[in-house]
Amino acid sequence: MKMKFKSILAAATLAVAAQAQAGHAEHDHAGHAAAAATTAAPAVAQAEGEVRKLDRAAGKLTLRHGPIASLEMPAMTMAFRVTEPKVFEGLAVGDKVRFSTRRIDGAYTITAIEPMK
Ligand SMILES: [Cu+2]
Repeated sequence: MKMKFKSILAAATLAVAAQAQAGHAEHDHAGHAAAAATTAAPAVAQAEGEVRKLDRAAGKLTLRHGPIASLEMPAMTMAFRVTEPKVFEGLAVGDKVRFSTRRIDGAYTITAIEPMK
């Protein structure tokens, strides 16, 4: 019992940390948006990550991802927009995933996602 309580606390702490990082990440992305505005339409970028939080109600999926060179994005934890509910299907916190994202109306949106074996 005691151990389980501790792990829940740790998870809550991680979630708060992830949100703080996500907030910071959005600042970085806003900067990239201004720079990218002069270039061609953004392409789909593919990356690998780990599911940190699923928020079906808000349509947000928080992923910890590695560097995404094509987006000039370093490794970070950030929230992606999800417009299709099926993206959440079969996903759980801690899952390793391969995903595609594209910037749509200023928000990085998940366009495809699949679990990694
Ligand atoms: Cu990012």
